[in-house]
Amino acid sequence: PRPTAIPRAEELAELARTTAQRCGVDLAAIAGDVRTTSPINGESLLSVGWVDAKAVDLAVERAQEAFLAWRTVPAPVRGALVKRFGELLTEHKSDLAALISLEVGKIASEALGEVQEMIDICDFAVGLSRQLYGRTMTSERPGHRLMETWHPLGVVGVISAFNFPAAVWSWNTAVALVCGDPVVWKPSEITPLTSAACGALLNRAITELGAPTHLSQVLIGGADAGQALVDQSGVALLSATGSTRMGRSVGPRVADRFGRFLLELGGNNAAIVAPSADLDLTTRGIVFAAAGTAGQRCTTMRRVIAHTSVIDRLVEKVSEAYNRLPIGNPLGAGTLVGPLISDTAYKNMSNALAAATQQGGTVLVGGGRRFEDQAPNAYYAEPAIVRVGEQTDIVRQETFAPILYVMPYESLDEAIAMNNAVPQGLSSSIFTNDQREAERFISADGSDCGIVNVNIGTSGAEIGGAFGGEKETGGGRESGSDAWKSYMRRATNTVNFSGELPLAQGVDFTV
Ligand code: UN1
Repeated sequence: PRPTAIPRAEELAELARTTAQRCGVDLAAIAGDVRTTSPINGESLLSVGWVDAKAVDLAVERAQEAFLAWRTVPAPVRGALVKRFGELLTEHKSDLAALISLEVGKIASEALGEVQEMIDICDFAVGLSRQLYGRTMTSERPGHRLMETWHPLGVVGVISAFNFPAAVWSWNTAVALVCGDPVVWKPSEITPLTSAACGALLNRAITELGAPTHLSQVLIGGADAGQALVDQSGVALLSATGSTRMGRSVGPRVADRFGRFLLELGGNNAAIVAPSADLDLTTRGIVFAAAGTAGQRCTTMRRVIAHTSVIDRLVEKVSEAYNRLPIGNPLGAGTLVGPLISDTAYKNMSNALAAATQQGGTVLVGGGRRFEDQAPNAYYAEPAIVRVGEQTDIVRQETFAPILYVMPYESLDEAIAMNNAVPQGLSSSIFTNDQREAERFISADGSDCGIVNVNIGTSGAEIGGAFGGEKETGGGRESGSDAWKSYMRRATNTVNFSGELPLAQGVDFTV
């Protein structure tokens, strides 16, 4: 299918207004003088107002009041709020997806997928609300019981990036709410409407269930608002998604006030393609992970490390698929690759391709720009494949654009070492039909990443697992598994029901 023409500004603005209103956004209340732009045509969408740092302090204060009430509400009752929120998300799935496409340029299917991911985490959190388990340990003393209890932590501050403008907030929020914590959210400045719509839907659930009013607050603002949230001593946990540069500044500042932080930063995710790999399946896995979302996921596949016996055939198959990729209007049926978020993103991509060439690489496919005549302010890039001999400086960097570096290996040890020889540690994959190779890759001396996959690409994780990575990715874990523990505080309790007072470690202290 041929991607449809790039829509006109009025058409997109009208879609933004109607979908936001259907989600319950009061457009007059968020109006202001900061213009937002749609990457679909590079034209302005609507104008919104930004809060200042003072508003952040007030929001945290109100959230703390909400916390005092919310922390004593039984967790399964807190779960009922998240259940209702999940129902509202289901009802407004296509509205919210449209806003995500409008502000981020995601194709319809991926935007719907992002909302589905929100619904999934709500389901998960509702179940979790009856499973905030503490352990009981055997005490070394007679007539004693040793156990741990998990309590609500306090206000959670969320700073999110443009590329998953709704789902990442929802992972934090659904879990935080059942854990007994209010959330103050500073979304990306690029996605105010999506965040306002998320906030409106959650507020509706809060009102319907009679939960504290300030459990959820959305602060549309700039970098100063984000910094105020980072430095606010009332924020018990700061969960931030973004660049490694951002994390390097946020982490120490929160640590300085002994706050907790959870960082999801850059990735430089690779796939190893072994001699036994099913090349058809591998090609499909690579194309979605590398070109999907126009290369703008933190889990996007950026490197392929292919065995010398398959690299040429693989490159041919992936290149052939790249040449058929429908690039264009993300709202159009059949489009698989939408626009980059901004001119800067396109410049970064072009600069990286130039650097790769200078460092000995060859651009095999892509790198060009489309629809420049129709939409001079929109940046539709052709996903690129670059053949490199080794991991030069540019290959070790994360460029947030669809560039896939392909390089050869001889032995699995060498391939694993290459996988790990980057500063980031988010996601990784191996494509192989050899079980020993697969097991080795997921073992202690295999991939050093937080996500390690077999016969599937690096992106598109389900919410049931813990999400996050090591090294410069920041070390945080969000979403499923036991990631909830970051949102609660643990108390260890020793209960003596013996009538005696034996001391631990056999200490004698008789007066
Ligand atoms: C992100 O890019 O910040 O695994 C999050 C994935 C999605 C989440 C990506 N479930 O690709």
